[in-house]
Amino acid sequence: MAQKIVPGERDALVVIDVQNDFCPGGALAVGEGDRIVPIVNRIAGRFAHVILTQDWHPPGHRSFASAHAGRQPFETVDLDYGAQTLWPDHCVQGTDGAAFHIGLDIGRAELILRKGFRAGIDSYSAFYENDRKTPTGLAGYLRERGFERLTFVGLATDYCVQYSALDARRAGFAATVVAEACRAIDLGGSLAAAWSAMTAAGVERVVTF
Ligand code: VGL
Ligand code: ZN
Repeated sequence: MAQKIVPGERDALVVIDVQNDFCPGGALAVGEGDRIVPIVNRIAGRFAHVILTQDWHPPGHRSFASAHAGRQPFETVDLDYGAQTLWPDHCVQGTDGAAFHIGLDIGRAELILRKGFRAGIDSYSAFYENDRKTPTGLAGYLRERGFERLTFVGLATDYCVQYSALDARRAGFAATVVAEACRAIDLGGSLAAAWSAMTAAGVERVVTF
């Protein structure tokens, strides 16, 4: 049974990558990505502490298909740290595509964590980059601030939300994902696989909040 969360001082809402490039019309558009914006704003109003993440790649990033001769977006390549899905160029530092959706209330956010800024390593997770060992520093930040329970919303369910929620569990936080406040890319069954992996790791799924 999903337990009702009443956010307190040990709770933080983590809003993952609600950026133009993941919304309709963007370079890596997630279906209905923009539909979550009012839902995220409403949920954020109930939390005393809100943090945002921002996918933030330099031009020519290794996760871009355009950086690999003869490769197309959504193919997989082997990089030195393992398999990496290739993406269209997206969330390039300082571009409009990397900006937060105009409707997202960001005024109360206490931290904006940027990730994916190392040219050779992608970072789906807000905690560890895709080599699975380079930390972003977020776990230490959240621990120092005394947070114990993290609630995740944002884009995309099966990539950055999933990886962040799984790493939150590994780092010892309680983790909840709010389904109606996320949307997925869903490549080859990745959405169903994401929910299975999250459930197995003790991430709580709630539909609404
Ligand atoms: C994401 C693919 C590439 C995400 C970011 O935010 O889920 N997915 N970069
Ligand atoms: Zn990215």
